Amino acid sequence: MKAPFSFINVCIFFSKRTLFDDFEKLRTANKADVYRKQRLQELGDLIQRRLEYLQNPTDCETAKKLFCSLTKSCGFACQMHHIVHCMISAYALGRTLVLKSDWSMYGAQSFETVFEPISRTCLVTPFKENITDWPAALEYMSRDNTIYLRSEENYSPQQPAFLPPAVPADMAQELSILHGNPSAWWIGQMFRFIFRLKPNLLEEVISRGEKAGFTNTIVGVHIRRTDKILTEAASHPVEEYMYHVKEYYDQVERTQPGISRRVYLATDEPEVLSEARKKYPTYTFINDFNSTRSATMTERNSRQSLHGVISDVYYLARCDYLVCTFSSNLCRIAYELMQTLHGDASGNFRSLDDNYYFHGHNAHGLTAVEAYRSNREGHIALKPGDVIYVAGNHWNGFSMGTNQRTSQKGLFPSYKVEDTVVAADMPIYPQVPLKLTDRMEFKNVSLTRNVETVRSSEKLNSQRQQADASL
Ligand SMILES: Nc1nc2c(ncn2[C@@H]2O[C@H](COP(=O)(O)OP(=O)(O)O)[C@@H](O)[C@H]2O)c(=O)[nH]1
Ligand SMILES: [Mg+2]
Repeated sequence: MKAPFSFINVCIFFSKRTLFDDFEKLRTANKADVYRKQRLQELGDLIQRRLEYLQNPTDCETAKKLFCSLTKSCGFACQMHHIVHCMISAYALGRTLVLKSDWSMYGAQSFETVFEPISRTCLVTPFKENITDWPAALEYMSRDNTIYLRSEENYSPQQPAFLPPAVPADMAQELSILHGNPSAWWIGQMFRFIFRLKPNLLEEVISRGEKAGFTNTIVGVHIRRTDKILTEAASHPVEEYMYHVKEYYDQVERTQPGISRRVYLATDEPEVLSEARKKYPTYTFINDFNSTRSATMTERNSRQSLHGVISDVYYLARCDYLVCTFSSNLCRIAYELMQTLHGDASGNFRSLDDNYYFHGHNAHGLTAVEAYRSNREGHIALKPGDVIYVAGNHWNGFSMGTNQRTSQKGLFPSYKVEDTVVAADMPIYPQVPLKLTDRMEFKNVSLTRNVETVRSSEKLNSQRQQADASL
């Protein structure tokens, strides 16, 4: 006799919860999570010291420099990603980043009014040298003293191999073991350096959090509406976000019965807050309403709005779990910064739309780790080792993509493919002390993830062409 459908569903539901409990036990067995967090902290600190060294040459005039300016007309989080693009390029080329950073938005504030300057010795004001545009620099190892990266769309003649998802080769292997998303961790480290608030603003942000009542354990929800919905992304109802918040707390409740269900709600649509409070009375919504109000289209172009969005990003990154849309730059910054604060927090999110990505990244295929055969219409077969170019995640267990071996495009179970960690040669800054404690070496540990080293941009270019052709 067939078991009733609802009975099967109940069995699956409880098996899933038990399985998640077991994963948590495995993750924390022998304090492995503590070790991983500590080691990631050490590697992150090393990157910060290297950036500090790179950004503060003793003689700015003779130092090799990369010049960037914030001329893009887009929001704060989009601009911040552009700065990260510049910072990664600067690190990979061994050039000091010089930033001209007057925002046309946000009441014409500049980067330095809210963040610590990215250099103390190489300032933009006394900067008079002739600058070679990146495209004219012919190749990015140019001997010119200063090159100008106008925008990431301007990489020329080829997009360099060091761009995301690549991470520095000297730490790629270790990162592949320590972290679920090395690329997001590495981008997060760039943000950690850039996102250093001026003391006055830090004080203000801390007081905003105290007033709102921010405290962990808490789930960060970012509901992006207004201008985004018209052109770039779909609107998702509050219920869709809250479904995943409930899932998170139901799981946590198994080990922490009676836990307060707190949500840090960031949004640019003021009505969302009252709607959420009305529909979910058993949840405590923590929100900085001044920030929400100043994010509306009529108020957005103001200093208050800039402070508000910085404060929201600061707190979203400090949440234990994020529910948001990765189509938003703001949600992605929060996720990237989160990786520098919580050890491996690569799985602590739920995006309602896109997979995680970095704008302007190099295409890279995912690797199939298990075979998949299916007669279902619209599904494709996988063999272990196949390279798949993923077009999107349907968030129902299946992703859409093209199998490079068969050129077939269709659906396959998302868990059957794995991100390949991409390692790119970058300077190792021998002048900067490692200061890492003598810990377990991973040399003898057999890796479970693929690490692919990219050296030449030709290889990436051919991959990009394949990806473009297949999607
Ligand atoms: N304070 C605050 N501002 C927001 C929020 N969502 C959007 N904004 C504003 O809208 C802008 C959207 O900027 P952008 O960087 O282009 O990100 P994206 O359009 O979401 O990818 C932000 O920089 C803020 O000024 C939010 O939750 N809180
Ligand atoms: Mg935008």
